[in-house]
Amino acid sequence: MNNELSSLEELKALAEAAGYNVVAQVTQIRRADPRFQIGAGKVAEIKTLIKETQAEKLIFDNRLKPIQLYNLSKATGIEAIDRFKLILEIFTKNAQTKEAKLQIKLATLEYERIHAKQRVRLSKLTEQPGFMGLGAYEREVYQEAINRQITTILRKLEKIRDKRLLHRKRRSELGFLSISLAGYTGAGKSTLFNSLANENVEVNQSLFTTLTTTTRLLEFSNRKFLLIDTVGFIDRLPLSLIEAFHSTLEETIYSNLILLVLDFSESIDIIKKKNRICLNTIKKIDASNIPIITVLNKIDCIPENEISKKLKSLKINIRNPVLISALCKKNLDLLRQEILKKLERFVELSFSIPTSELSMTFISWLHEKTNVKKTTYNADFVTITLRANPLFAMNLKKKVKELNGKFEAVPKNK
Ligand SMILES: Nc1nc2c(ncn2[C@@H]2O[C@H](COP(=O)(O)OP(=O)(O)O)[C@@H](O)[C@H]2O)c(=O)[nH]1
Ligand SMILES: [Mg+2]
Repeated sequence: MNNELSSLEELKALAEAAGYNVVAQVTQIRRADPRFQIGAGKVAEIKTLIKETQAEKLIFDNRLKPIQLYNLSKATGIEAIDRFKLILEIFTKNAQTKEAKLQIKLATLEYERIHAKQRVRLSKLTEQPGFMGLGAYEREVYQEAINRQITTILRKLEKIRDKRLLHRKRRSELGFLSISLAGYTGAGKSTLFNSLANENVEVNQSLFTTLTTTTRLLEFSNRKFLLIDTVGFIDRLPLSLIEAFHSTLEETIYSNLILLVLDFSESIDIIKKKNRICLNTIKKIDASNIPIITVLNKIDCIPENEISKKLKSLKINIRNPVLISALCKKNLDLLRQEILKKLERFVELSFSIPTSELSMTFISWLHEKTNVKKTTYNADFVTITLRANPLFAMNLKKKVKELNGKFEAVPKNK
């Protein structure tokens, strides 16, 4: 595989991560054309493709100048964006916390600021897809507005400080042990997410109102876990987007266990490099005390007899490796066993609380937040047995006391 091809493959994975359905791919190797980046003949070819495929967007791997984006939109009739803008779209889609949203807004504004001069000039020429809504602004007014917004965001970001406290709070809010999927875009995180989650059909997802599209409830060996898909690492991430990436990743990666997914079908050097970058980033965002299982994915792409040889040449750098194929559902049981081994710190609690309206609310809250094993209703009290992570269990003890409940010895069975 040459570089051009793998870079296009990555662009496809990025487009899918942003929610696009890729209908066609086009490449051209030539000196950059000042008007379109690609040659005029290629533009005509793309125009035909757009008609055939009903494509709604044109995505470029190269960073494009505003004039090129404008010319491409004008020539093809659909909006053209470059890789930078695509990455911003992915982050926007993934960001949930206030900080991540602000970081992305900041990166977007800085991108706009660079493009502002030409965009204003271009928007005066005619209305084009992706260039609308600027007509009334004069250049100075527009740039002034961007600068003001940037200043406001920087001030807001400064105020969001004590992050560590936030992380701890996040973890203790969830009674279930949680597992996050980290790794590069294209490594197979979403495929693994679905392979692990789809085998849990009996679980009633609608009960768990707090679950988002990137969080699923898993159940195996009589235990429940939350599985969280995170925003993917990206090759050649533009410098100005690193902060936005970190805060988008930060809000989802905090969990009890990280599954670091690597594409084992790539070359040893690339696997090592990606593993190193992922581990460094995990350290940088203060998550290095979370245990890691390294999931070496796509073993179906490698001949059997080469697998162990390849693993040997990697091993020193890899933490707790498990070889799987997320697509072919190979070795998923082995992975589940490893997960259980790493998450054995479950605490089991059993307590009784007097029946009241308040305790009923508490019980339904427990069912939503944690792994309730047994509930027994008596005339004037309810007995509950549940499993939870240690931090959650500690907070729970306080609440049970407030409701005049009392704890019982837990029989040691599984
Ligand atoms: N051959 C093979 N392909 C896989 C496997 N897991 C994922 N893929 C493919 O790799 C590509 C990226 O997968 P995806 O789950 O979207 O990666 P993500 O960006 O990490 O979420 C898709 O085309 C998947 O079908 C696997 O185990 N074997
Ligand atoms: Mg994905």
